[in-house]
Amino acid sequence: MVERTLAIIKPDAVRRNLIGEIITAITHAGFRIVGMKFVHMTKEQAEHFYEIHRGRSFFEELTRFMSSGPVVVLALEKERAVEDFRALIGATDPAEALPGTIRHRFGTSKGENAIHGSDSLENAAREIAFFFSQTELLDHSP
Ligand code: DAT
Ligand code: MG
Repeated sequence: MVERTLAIIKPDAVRRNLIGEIITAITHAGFRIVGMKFVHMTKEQAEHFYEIHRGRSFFEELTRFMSSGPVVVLALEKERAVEDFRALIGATDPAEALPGTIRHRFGTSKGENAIHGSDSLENAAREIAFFFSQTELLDHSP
């Protein structure tokens, strides 16, 4: 089934000028970009986006980091997009991510791991709607 998922090129990767290389890896893996924007989230927006992690030990560090600079947000489309994109990015901790994955190539720590990918179809829909209105996505109905 063709699915959509949400990717975020995180502030560490943007600061290190890796936007182009990461988008190349994503498109070479067969994902079609159906929405894209450059965003600098406020702390409050980052807290809202990561609401499911509120109360976890890393929540403060995570939301401070995600609001520390601009990010590139991408809505991606592909057969089995959610599962395949998680495989492309690799494990949360870059030290545990398989060689060739985006986090292995570009992440530097468990917190600063270069990229986000939705973990389920349900969360993908919520996360895409968090950043994009219908008219900002390709192939929307008029
Ligand atoms: P993932 O992004 O692989 O889905 P997650 O949903 O468990 O991982 O956590 C969201 C983000 O929070 C993760 O990409 C990086 C950060 N994070 C998770 N666990 C952490 C930890 N133990 N220390 C620091 N940051 C952490
Ligand atoms: Mg997650």
